[in-house]
Amino acid sequence: MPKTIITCAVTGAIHTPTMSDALPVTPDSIAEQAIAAAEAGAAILHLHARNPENGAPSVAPEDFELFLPRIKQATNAIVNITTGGSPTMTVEQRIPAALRYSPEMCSINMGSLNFALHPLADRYDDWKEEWEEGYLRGSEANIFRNTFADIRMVAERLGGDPHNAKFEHECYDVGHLYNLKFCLDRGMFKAPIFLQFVMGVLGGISAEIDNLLFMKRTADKLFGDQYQWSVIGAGSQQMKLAAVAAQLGGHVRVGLEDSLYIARGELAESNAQQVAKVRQILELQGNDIASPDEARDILGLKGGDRVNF
Ligand code: KMH
Ligand code: ZN
Repeated sequence: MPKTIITCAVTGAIHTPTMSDALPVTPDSIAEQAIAAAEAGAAILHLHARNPENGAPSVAPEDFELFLPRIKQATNAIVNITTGGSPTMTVEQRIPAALRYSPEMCSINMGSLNFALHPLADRYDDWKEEWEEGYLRGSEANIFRNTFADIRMVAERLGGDPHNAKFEHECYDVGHLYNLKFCLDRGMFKAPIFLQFVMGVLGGISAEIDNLLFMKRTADKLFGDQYQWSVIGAGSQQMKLAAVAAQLGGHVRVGLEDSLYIARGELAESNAQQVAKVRQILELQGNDIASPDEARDILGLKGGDRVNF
């Protein structure tokens, strides 16, 4: 059984400050929680930025600058910069930070979808920040746009020279695996590819073991031994799907981007708490956890000395 890579997605663009005091939305808290998550066992840190004034999702390179160098100094973890940004943004708006900082990895979203957050808004009455309620409710009418042209543009600008980033291919449904196969056959990506099965987003496939097996079976058929894979069980299914994925030879992603909870009805205190929990589950079931350098080998990354921050 290969070693299991833990990714921690530290803040994202789904959850808002009202939902949990533990969600890191300042540059200091993003840096501190990312470093603690790496110390707890995360080999990859999947990073978004936030507006330092109000915690709103940000794609501004200068907001990434406030935490990337600190994380690099303090850890050997692989930095993965999102090109998903937030579902309200175009792909042109979402890539400047990855272009500026040339990370070892960045995300790429493998299809357009309804990425709906509006049911979350019904759970809260008092909001910490003015932007939160409109942002969540507005997602009912939004399409997270990732056309084939968008995907090709991200692949061309970040996958080849000079950046040579490895992609975390975010696949929210089975059709996205076929989109990826189409792109791979046209030479847009280099094997081994790294699939992230994103399960449980309203608009994508639901977070059920049966669906995970279907995603894996489809990926086996399409990509043979040319791929590595990982799973996000968004929301309450986070730990369960991680445990099953690791038993099947997959990797796992946790973090407050994907779930704010540590157990049913109990908010997580930090990203590191989720990393420590998934690590304990995996080790108890016999999985060995990959270090950052082992993850670099498994995924074929360019190396932490070839980034721009
Ligand atoms: N927020 C996750 C459901 C990205 O950053 O490119 C998917 C994600 C997208 O992480
Ligand atoms: Zn993300």
